[in-house]
Amino acid sequence: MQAQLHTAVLGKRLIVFNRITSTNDFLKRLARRGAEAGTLVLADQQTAGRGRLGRPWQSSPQVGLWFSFILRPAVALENIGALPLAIAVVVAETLSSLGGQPFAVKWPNDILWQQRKVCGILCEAQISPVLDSHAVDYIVAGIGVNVNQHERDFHSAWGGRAASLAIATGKILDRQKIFLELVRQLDAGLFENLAKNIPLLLWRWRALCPNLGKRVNLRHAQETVAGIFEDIGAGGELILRLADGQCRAFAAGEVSLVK
Ligand code: BT5
Repeated sequence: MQAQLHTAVLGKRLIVFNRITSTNDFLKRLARRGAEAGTLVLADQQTAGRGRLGRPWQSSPQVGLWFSFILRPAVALENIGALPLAIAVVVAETLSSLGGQPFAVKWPNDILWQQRKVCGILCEAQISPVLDSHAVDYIVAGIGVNVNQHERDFHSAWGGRAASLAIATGKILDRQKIFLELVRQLDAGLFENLAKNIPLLLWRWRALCPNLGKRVNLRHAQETVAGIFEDIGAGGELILRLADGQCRAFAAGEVSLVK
């Protein structure tokens, strides 16, 4: 696989597992010990795949792409929140061009096909240990793509809210081919001049987000706030226009469309 990548940075070191707990957890250990940016880990199965806030991520064998990589970007701390959105743009655009189907993004970290989740992204950042530093030491970015699951393969509790590329395209797909193309596009989009590219990636994100300008509920901590999804900020935060006309920015939360 490595010989077919032809990338500048991403995958120069590629580690592949049949089974692992979580590619993010494994790679965080390597990153702590100084592993280089671009180190990439792929697993056929994860036994403890995670989403945000420790939520489980279903990572069955032979049907998906479960992978993580290290970034050590020169990006200001306040803009780090834009990273999951930047990754989502690259992944959604690549899947759309490979699958011939439009894939949309959902704030902050999902890729959807017909409002069903096909891919989730988990970015975990470590701030530099140097005192008073406002720099990022490393980010481990994990990407889970459902490729060849059938409807029956998804947890019933998600009631039609998850889908795979096979469901979207009606075809069983070559996972390796999709992986290689995703890695090439992520390499080209994220490893050179990331700080400079982020504004452009955020513009592309806006074009892929059908919820922009719509009435939404944002659930964050213990509160639910209603408003218009006005925009995203330079750090990827969601900007909500409230009923009184004021805007409020959120760095985390769950968005649902008000029907
Ligand atoms: C995410 O979290 O969507 C981030 C998922 C990141 C997974 C990758 S795989 C490689 C790397 N290693 C890891 O351990 N993780 C990363 P969140 O937005 O919190 O969504 C989690 C929710 O999505 C769960 O609570 C379920 O409702 C749902 N879910 C779980 N597995 C799913 C799947 N395979 N497809 C669609 N939805 C799923």
